[in-house]
Amino acid sequence: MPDYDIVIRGGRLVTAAEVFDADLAIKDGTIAAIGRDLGPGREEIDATGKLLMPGGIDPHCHIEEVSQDGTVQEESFETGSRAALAGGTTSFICFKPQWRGKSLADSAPDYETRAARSLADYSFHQIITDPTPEALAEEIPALAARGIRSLKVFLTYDPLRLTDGEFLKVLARARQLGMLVTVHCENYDAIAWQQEALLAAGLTDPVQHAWARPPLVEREATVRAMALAEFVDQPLQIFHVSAGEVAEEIARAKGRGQKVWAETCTHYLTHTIEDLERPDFEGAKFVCSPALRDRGEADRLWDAIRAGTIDIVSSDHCGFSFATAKKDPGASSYGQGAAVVRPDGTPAFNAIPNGAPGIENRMTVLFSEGVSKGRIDLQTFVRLTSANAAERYGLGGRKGTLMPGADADIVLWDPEMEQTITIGEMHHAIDYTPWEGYRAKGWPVMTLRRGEIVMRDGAVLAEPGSGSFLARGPYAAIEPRGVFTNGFDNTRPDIPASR
Ligand code: DUC
Ligand code: ZN
Ligand code: ZN
Repeated sequence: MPDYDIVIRGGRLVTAAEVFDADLAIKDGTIAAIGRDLGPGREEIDATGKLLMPGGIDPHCHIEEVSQDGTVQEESFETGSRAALAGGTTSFICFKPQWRGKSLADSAPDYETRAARSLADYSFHQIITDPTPEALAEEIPALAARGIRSLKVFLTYDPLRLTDGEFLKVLARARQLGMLVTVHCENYDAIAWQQEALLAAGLTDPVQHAWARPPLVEREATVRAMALAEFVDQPLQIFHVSAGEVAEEIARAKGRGQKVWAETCTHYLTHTIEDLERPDFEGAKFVCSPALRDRGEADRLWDAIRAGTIDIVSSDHCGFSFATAKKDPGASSYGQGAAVVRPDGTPAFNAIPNGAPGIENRMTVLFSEGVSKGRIDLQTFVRLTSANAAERYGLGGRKGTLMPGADADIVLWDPEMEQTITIGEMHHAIDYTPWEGYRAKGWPVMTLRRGEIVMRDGAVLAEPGSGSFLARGPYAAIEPRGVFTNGFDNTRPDIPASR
């Protein structure tokens, strides 16, 4: 009678804290033991020469979002999560929509049913576009009670953006309820003003997307978001930092003791504004927001990673196929401003849907660019791809770690294997990958999700619907500091002010 379901022998384990050689045993979906001379498993896996790392957690992905006009994003939970498992990611957090003018319940009411088709474990950030008294008083507390512990607000995009006043209401309510607020920081009016001028001058190419939203529009909104969060004493997660000057402001706020954290995304580390200039409208593949910057900014992001200012790398997976949605002036998702159609029928830069697919390539590209090229060590890779997301989003102890009692979410990684990324091998539904032709060094060869082998040598074995919803929190990492700029608790006036 075997002692364990699976024993993985001879590998090198990597956690956020250490790298060590050990065997690892799995029973009933969790890690049962780590050590030497472990008893037999029903299945024995030889991991000689391989790394064992926590399965990735991608905390920022747009999957199968449903717009108010009924448009559904092409990437389904089935295809997106299959791509995740293929790339070593076992959990992701995606966005539950709220449509402006609608309650949370009446916005994309079938979203959770759709999500139940996932092959990977998943949770939600609730997008708030309309913080009505009912949403604040009843619906958001009900979400927290169900384990959806994070809210997402946009400071740009029609029709998603909040005013500063609306944003403050969300921050204050999140503080009362023990929820994390995540934010997309760009200055809506500055972008709109610049877009109008560019279009009036007849400048409509994909690259003008970046001209309309330079780093300073991101920096301004980031500083504003952090100031409003500081005013309310509410922890804040800044999404997709794309430039050094933004990271500098975040480092300053952290230095003042503010609970503010930051992620960047894989594409800001590898791609630049030059990709937006690719011929034959191919630049549209790289239209995402914030926009791609120059090579120097990517170097500054690596510096910010090494300094700990940026401690998560997400994919911001948000796929729109090149042959269809990216060329459709009527596409309704993630754009800003009225569509202008160019003589060849393609949309002007402001009407190209923003986003690129990346959930499958996130860990591979980060390993290759980061670890294989000597920019970061293995522990940092684990912190960036799973451990910090687990701590930040209320999954600590369960995900993002290798220790007895944790879910057996494990990726076996061959650090020497070289492979060329190409669309024919991708599992996502979108018709391109931004890393087409990229030769990666280091590759995931097996993924286990809660003790089940769900990917082996590139073949995804999990069934649709086998992923689990991850209820989260409450948890200590996002407790407010109890520090107010004026000593007055904006969110709990019943409690005496303290200085
Ligand atoms: N940025 C993107 O590129 N796509 C989706 C939303 C976002 O903020
Ligand atoms: Zn965003
Ligand atoms: Zn996003």
